[in-house]
Amino acid sequence: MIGASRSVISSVGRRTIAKCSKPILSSSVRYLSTTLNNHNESKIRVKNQYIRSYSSSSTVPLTAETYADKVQRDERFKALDAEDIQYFKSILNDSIIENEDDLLFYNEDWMRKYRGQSKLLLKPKTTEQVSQILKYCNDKKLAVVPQGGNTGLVGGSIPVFDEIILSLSSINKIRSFDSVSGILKCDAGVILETADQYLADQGYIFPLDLGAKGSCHVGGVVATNAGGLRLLRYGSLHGSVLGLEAVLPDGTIYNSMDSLRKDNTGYDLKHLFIGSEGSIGVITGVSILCPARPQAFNVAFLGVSSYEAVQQVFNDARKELSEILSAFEFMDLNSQRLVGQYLKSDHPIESAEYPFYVLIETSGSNKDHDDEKLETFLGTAMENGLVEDGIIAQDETQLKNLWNWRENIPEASQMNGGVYKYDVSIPLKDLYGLVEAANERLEAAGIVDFEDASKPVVKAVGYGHIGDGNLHLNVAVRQYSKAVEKVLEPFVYEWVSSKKGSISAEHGLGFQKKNYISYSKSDIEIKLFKDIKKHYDPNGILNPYKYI
Ligand code: FAD
Ligand code: 2HG
Ligand code: ZN
Repeated sequence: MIGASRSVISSVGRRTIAKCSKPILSSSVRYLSTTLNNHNESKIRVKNQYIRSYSSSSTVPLTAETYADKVQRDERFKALDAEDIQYFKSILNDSIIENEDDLLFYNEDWMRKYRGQSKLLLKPKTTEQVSQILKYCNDKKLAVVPQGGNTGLVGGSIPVFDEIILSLSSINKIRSFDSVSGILKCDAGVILETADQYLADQGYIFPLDLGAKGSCHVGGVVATNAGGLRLLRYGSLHGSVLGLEAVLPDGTIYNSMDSLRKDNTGYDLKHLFIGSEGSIGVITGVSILCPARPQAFNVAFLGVSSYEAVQQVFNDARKELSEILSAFEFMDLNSQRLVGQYLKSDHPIESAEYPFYVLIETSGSNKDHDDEKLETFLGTAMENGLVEDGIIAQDETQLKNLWNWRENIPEASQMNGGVYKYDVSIPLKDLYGLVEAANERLEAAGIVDFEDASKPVVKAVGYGHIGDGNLHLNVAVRQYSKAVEKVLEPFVYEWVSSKKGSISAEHGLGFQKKNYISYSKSDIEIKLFKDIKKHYDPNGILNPYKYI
């Protein structure tokens, strides 16, 4: 798993659910609260190396070949030559990669679904160098792909053809932290987990957490407007990012890093860059408002018998746990079967298999208060028959283990050879209907079987951030194939659009969804997007073939 280190939690002993009048099924709900131990936490080693799960060592086909029917190289872009390389060397010295083998890592995406053909990667160390590079590329019409940790899931972070890769990984310093206001200023290339560890030492937390945190960059998550596991508590990055430093394609440096929390002087330009996926500028610095780190965490993992019950548990949790509820994630049984195979381990809820599972995290400042609230909530949920069985983390190891059964779904979904991912927002009542519809369609096409390896598809599984109305439909396959993709697309986008949902809740448009944006946006919106792109990037050099 990427970025496994969760907060170090110290166990404080076992408690029982005092207010539960109905005996808990299998007596397996163990109630135990955990308390943050700041001393231990500061010693966690940051795992910032890139980990990918490869189910096979086969070469990833070139995007340009797989999608030859959709995309051709734009001949307005100049091909790289020796003079260009000489120029980049003159400003970056050795911070460039030209070797084909070394470039492979940066040319391939995390899912091993897309592969570009870049011949050059640049690793500037300063914003001024980014400015020089972009100015040169704009003048010469050289296309550029900004790249952070390369954990994006829509093929946005890698080239399609021979675009130059501009990596932010060497612009990676914490600039400052104000422990009164909670404002962190850092370079875009700081790894998310590094930023969070730094904040932990000061008693603060980064207002975003996701499974890729050991690899993704702060700039990368801002560029994608990532949502993650705690959006329910901390809201979107549009709320917490206060200012940005970004370099426009012509080399101009836009800087709003000193913005205050309240500032109504004119258009709030930073919002254009949040979620712009490297299409109008390269983010080099981020100023972000960080909340105080909670002192007490609880994680409960529950077995639930229907999707209706999942919604009811969520509704009740929001009311009863209110301000201490920090995550509410749901998973279907098939996603858990895949994780079981991937982890080669038994499910934490051993009594039986349930159609749905829910992970609830609470975090707050008063342990006794949080314990009591969760205790009452779980007791009532069991009494009402909404929750069939469950388990609560008793210590740090169990807490991490329970999160593993949620955070490992992306890796587990692709371990058989590949995965088609659809990250969508759908009104809650209809949300799981998409997984059922996808499986029905795959079955009707006769191409899906969990066990039978002669079928291309293993299963369509569903999970996600139910609190945000965000479903992750992962169609686990034994290999990527156009035939399977045709069964799924545009069907999935049509289905989402018919429910007035969004075809991208958090992963963005990238290459995958460029041609499908009209399922979520009107013609007028699309025209305004194109106007913005043209205004900031008239030569179209930044991240071409994607987004819009
Ligand atoms: P990259 O993948 O390198 O780039 C992503 C996009 O942003 C590309 O278009 C790129 O061109 C652009 N970009 C990157 N850096 C910059 C920059 N400095 N300036 C301008 N443009 C830039 N996403 C969620 O929203 N929620 C989740 O819970 C979540 N969990 C994940 C779990 C796993 C295991 C993985 C692999 C991914 C997950 N993601 C999740 C996907 C998510 O989009 C990324 O992890 C993260 O947002 C991308 O950051 P990155 O630094 O890797 O960016
Ligand atoms: C998550 O919530 C991420 O785990 C990844 O957004 C989802 O891999 C996916 O489809
Ligand atoms: Zn997600």
